[in-house]
Amino acid sequence: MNTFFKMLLFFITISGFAQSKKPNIIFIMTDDHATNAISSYGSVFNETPNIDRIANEGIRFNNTYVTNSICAPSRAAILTGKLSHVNGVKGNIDIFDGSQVTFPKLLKSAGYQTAIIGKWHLASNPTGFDYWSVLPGQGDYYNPDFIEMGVTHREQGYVTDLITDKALSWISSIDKEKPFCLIYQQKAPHRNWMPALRHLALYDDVKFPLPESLFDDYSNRGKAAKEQEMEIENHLYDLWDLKLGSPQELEEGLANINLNETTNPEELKEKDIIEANDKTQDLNKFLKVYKRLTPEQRKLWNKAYAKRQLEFRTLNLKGKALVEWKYQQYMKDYLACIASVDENIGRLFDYLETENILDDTMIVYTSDQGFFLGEHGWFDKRFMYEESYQMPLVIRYPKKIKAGIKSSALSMNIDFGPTILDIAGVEVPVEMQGKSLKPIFENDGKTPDNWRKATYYHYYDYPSWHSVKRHYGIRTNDFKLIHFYNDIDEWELYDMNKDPKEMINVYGKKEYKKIQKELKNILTDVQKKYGEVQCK
Ligand code: SGN
Ligand code: CA
Repeated sequence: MNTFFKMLLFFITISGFAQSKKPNIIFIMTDDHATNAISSYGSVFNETPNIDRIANEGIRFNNTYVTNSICAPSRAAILTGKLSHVNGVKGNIDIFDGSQVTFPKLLKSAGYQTAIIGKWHLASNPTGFDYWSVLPGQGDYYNPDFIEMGVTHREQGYVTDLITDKALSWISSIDKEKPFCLIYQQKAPHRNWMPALRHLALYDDVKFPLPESLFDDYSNRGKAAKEQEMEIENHLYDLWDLKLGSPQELEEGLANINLNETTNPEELKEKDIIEANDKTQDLNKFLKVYKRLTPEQRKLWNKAYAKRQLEFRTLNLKGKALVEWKYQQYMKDYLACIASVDENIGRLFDYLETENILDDTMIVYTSDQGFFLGEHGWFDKRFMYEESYQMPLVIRYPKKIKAGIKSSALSMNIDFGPTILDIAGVEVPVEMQGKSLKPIFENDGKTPDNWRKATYYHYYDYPSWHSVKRHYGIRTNDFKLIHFYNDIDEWELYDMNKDPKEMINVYGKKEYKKIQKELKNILTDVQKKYGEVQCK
């Protein structure tokens, strides 16, 4: 063979090798981050430049939905690619059976180095990871405990920063020749929305626009909307949520509480669902997190909230004015927590760029579900209504995804695992109920003709926190059909084009009779397909 052909063969081998190297995966998931609080999705409240960068240099999904809008169930569905009734986690107290097949396990078998760092919340210990360091239960914002490979220890710092420190240090410690999959999951911006010290004053002088439905009276809706317990007006706690505990009250409280008492919110059962107006319970609940701050941190914390507390006392607001004021405080803290998330994604970008592996890495950003930011007068999630149902999903991987494309394909959290496996060239097990989104990337964001026509949802966690009734339903491009069951039997139907804010239930209306019937048939088909039994 002459030199020319030898060289040619060499280049072919090299380029073949380069092509066969599997992408690294970084799966970023936060907790309760609504699309309405991401600038790329059109937030009117805040800027999230680093999340936007993922979207701008990759794909943004506009119709990605959770299959059960609560933490542990969403996580179990993502890991297994299966719905709650199949993976066994229907509510936050269910223990995840870690012997199940998950996408990280399959990646590990395919030669990936795997890790989960941050919020886990699945009761059993992580399986399928070479390295894991997770928060116990919900975890703490300040000086949190981590369970690292089975050993619990406390770390000094702010949780969002610490999780990133650990993530970067893990990536830098592993074999550079092999691909990795990092599951990087933040606690922020979960309730009780405690921002980093550097962000405590971030939104001090900002007045956020009020959502149109802040004073929703739930007319034209059913019992479920009327009987929930997640209203800004009635269900936010003064100390826990609104940070209205005075330094004196808090210091006195600290002197009196039992410091050995558990701080793991998973161990706080029904007794901790307190009445918002029960001051003692509220104080005790807040002290459990406040006591984790160092005296120095407490000083800065109290200094930052002094203005808010003074305002509360002097204005003495009532009625609607008080609701508006509470909404503003809620939003300031929630959005300040998001600031730390976005900043830390910036750190991740910097690191990957410095290491020259940014474009070899598929970066996924999502949240375990959406969140109400005052719409219908609410905080929290659980409902199949758009704000809590929709998940953000942006993905950057320039080798397979064109920059700046958008997709309106109906997608679900059970699709994430199959998509990642597909991109990594690992076979997707037939038992996984989700579908790979790769055909959408290949179609520059356009929905393939044979794509699903409806997403499926089922929420089971009732009676429980926030009293959201059990319900299941489907969403098509144009409609949403929901059945609330258990202690009620009510149907709701929304015309998503005419009524995107879901203010008028048109179920039973003459003009919707035909579509209603069609949707019920689709629902039956979808339930059959997923092996879900009808619920009464
Ligand atoms: C805690 C919160 C609830 C929240 C659940 C579940 N209460 O119990 O408001 O709905 O977590 O959230 S708190 O008083 O402890 O803040 S989830 O995202 O983990 O499912
Ligand atoms: Ca959550």
